[in-house]
Amino acid sequence: MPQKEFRVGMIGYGFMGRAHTNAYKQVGQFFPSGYKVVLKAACARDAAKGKAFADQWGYESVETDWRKLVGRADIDAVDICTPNNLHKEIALAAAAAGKMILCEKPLAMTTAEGREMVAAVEKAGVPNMVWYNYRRIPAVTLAKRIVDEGRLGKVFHYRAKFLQDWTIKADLPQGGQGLWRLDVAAAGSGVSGDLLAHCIDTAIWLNGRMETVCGMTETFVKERPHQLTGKVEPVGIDDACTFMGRFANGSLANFESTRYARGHKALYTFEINGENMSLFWDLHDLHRLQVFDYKEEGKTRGWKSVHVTDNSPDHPYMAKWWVPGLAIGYDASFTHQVADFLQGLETGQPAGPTFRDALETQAVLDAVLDSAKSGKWVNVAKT
Ligand code: SOE
Repeated sequence: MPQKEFRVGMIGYGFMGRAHTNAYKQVGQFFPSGYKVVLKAACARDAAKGKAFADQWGYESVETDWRKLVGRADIDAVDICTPNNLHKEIALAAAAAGKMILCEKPLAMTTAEGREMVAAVEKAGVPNMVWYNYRRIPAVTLAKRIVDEGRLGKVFHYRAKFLQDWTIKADLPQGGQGLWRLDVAAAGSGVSGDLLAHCIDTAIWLNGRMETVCGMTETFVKERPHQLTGKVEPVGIDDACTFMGRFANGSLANFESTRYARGHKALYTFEINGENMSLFWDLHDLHRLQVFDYKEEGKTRGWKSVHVTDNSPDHPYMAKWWVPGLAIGYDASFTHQVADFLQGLETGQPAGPTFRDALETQAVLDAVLDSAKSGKWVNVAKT
């Protein structure tokens, strides 16, 4: 099949730079399409680090100024893998340059910033997507299909958690490479924007709009040395954030995220309870979807653990991988996302979450943080 080039300019080279690049490299092998991904340029402020990244992952060239990368005529799509405080500026410039944009989550630091980004991509008419990758774990996609079939009936509850423990050490620095997530100036928020954002994206996708929320945050370690200034500085991020809320469909929301749950590394779980069925998923057991179907015969009714690895069309994405029963991993969710993005270009049906979809998550996050400050319930702004 004749292929069109999809020439990627990657800005950033950290954990997400690697995760996305791995997906670009895998997608053509497992999900062939009319597009051939070309790793055209990687951008890093530090030339030596940029070169090392480009050499290791196969980018053809290196830039040290993202504006130069965005302005290059040989780049079709800009991938934003920088700390959150640069997302908006880069996205606005990339949209103005007519580039497609794939932006790491969360979309922006605030809803106001997100609105500007949505306006920019929609005005420019450029395809855009935000990397909420967990939607594309096959078991999670399967949950979405089951929900869309109406199998749950009326939904009563949606609860999700994202628990980690890597910032408990009080002398862990904030800021700079690897630790910008602890620096409010770079990240905008703490676990809310970093972890809850995933939970909220999946929740809205599965269960619809959230209308109102009541949140609580805590910063357990109040000061940390800053890697860039060398000084001990106040910590401005939320170390933990929990909230409850109401969805537009009448169901109740219960969410928790923290980096202080000793023993948990990346425990993302969600459960949805409907009148006819409940579904549960756990990132530590990511290829399984737990299903309770009340409509099953009473004698044998019970929770069942579906191993989502069959290569029939029943199990999303799996026909493209190995043979039935063999699991794939976290990295594949990114590969699926690129595959869907490219398919969206071919079919004209854009793959979500687009910037506009992700703005809804941003509005929930803002409402949660406002509520944590005021101690009051807050309505989620309409996007
Ligand atoms: C933080 O530790 C983090 O890497 C997030 O930034 C990711 O989005 C999440 O998927 C895993 O945890």
